[in-house]
Order: sequence, then C-alpha cells, then structure tokens
Amino acid sequence: MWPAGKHLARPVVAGDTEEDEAFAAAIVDGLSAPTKSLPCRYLYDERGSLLFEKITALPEYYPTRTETAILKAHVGEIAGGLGKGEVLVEFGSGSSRKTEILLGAMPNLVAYVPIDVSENALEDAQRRLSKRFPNLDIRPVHGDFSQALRLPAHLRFSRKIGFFPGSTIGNLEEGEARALLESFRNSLSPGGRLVAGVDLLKDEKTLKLAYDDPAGVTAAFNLNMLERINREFGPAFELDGFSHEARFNKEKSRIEMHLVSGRDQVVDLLGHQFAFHRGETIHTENSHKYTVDGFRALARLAGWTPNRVWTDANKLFSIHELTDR
Ligand code: AVJ
Repeated sequence: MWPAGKHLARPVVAGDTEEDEAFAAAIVDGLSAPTKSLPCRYLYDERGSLLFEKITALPEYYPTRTETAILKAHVGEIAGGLGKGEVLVEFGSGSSRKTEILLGAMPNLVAYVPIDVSENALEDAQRRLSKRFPNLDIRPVHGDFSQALRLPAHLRFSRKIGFFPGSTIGNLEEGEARALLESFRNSLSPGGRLVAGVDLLKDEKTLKLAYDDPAGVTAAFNLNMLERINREFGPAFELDGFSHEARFNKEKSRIEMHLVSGRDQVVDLLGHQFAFHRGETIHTENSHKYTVDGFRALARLAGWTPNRVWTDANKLFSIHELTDR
C-alpha cells in the first residue's frame, strides 16, 4: 500500500473524511507512546453506542438507574425556581432520556438546546420530544460540547441553565474537568446555572463489578475499540490476543479500562508495527469518582458557586447544582 516507516504519515486516501484522519492520527499517537492509550471518545461508534446502552441496563451498572431515580425523586426542586424565559442547554444530550424528566417539570422554558456529536441521536430526540412537548422550541446543536456555545440571536440574552448528566465529567483528568466546567460557565453566564450528575467514590468491589460485568457487555464494549479499528483501518488486531480489564486506581480515584495483550505480539496498522509485550495494555478510558465535597471544590476552582446537592439513600451517585455567583 505505502512504505512502512516510523515517521511516515498515513497518506490521504480518496474517501477519507477529516474524522478518519483525526482517528488515524490519534491511533498512531496513542500506540507509539511508552504507555499505550486510545482516546475514549472512539469507543462510541454505532456499535459502541449500542453496547453502552446495554451497559446502562445491567444490574451491576448502578449509575444510570440511580441518577434517573434521584432526578425523578427531586425533579420539583431541581427544575423549580426557574424564571420565565430560561433556556435549557444540555451538554452531550445523547438520547435525551433523562432530560425528558426535567422538561416535564419546566413548563415555562423558552427553548431546549441539545448539543451532541451524533446527528442521529439529535434527530431521534427531537422527533420524540416534539411529540411530547409540542410547544417547546427545540434547537439542536451538532458538535462537540466542549466548544464555546453560540446560541441563535433570539435566545442569546435569555438566562441559561445547563444540564450535564451521566457523570461524563468522570472521563476527564482533574485539569481537563476544571477547564470544561469553566467553559460551561462562560457559555451559561451571566446568571447561569449548571445541573451536573457525578458518580461517587465507593468500595472497590462495587466499582469493579460495574465496569467488569459477568455477562461481558463491558468487555465487548471495550474490545469494540479494536474491532472498530479493524473495520475502519484493518484487519490489524487479532481479537483473541487482547482482553478487557477494569482497574481501580486508588491514588487517582478512578476506574481505568484497559485492553491487555495476552501474548508478545506485533500489530501491523496504518503503516506502523506496534509491538506489545504479554501483559502490556492499551488504556482506553478513565472514570473518575468524586466525593461530594471533592466535586464542590473542583467546581469552585472553575469559578462556580456550589449550591444544592441531591443523592440517593445509598450515596452511590450525586446531582449538583452550581450557580454563577
Ligand atoms: C459514559 C463515561 C459515564 O464512565 O461510567 C461505562 C462509560 N465505560 N462502562 C462511565 C462507561 C464503561 C461511562 N460514562
């Protein structure tokens, strides 16, 4: 195809999109580093997103179910005190299932602005929500929620409330998490408010089971990273050469997902030869776990004022209200 060489970039092939190019560059970068890793956002192609949906229904995966229960139990308080004419902005809206609970308790909302990288998810959500809330102005934004938000002119000066459920913040390292909360504040201020779902630190056994379920759905989700690479750039990885591992990193208070090489092997991919020792891993995702006070401290560093907090009786999950002063 093209000469294999360490410093040769993959040639641009007709039909490649910018996304393909960025993914290819991320793969070469991540697998060339002394500790190998791949960005977790690439876990979520079509199949990955379906597998993640299956994860959220597993008995061992408590976050989705618990967050939904907290939202339902306290929706009056969470949605209450809303002034007339506010806009609800959701960062990474996906299927907007949890939002539906909030929207039902926000009759005075002027508009709902879901932001997501998946156009399909945005379209499905809009179709479903416009049936249930025919008077709601829904303004989907297709894109990356970490970018600065520019609202349509007629909404630009409305007060904004942000919604960031699912403990997506857990994917980020502390510095990145702080920067993201700052960028949300810039998008929502002045007078903005953020409602964020944050998974709580708990015993290691519960955490590990949630990320290594006996049915093997999380393992399939993690291994799909390699299958996706094979589909898009391969064949490259032998799938029986790698296995899923969920590790608890106590110092960093996070669950890490890794793909562990079961043998010494060389993977031929994108014009490179990537060598793996037996036991060497590709780090594919972090899921940071916070204490209630730890997350409030992080929010303060990002310029927010932590306000109310809601949790379940077992203190598995938390929903935080942050205000702009
Ligand atoms: C979507 C990032 C919140 O960290 O719990 C679930 C992703 N990975 N099982 C999480 C995930 C493996 C999930 N987040």
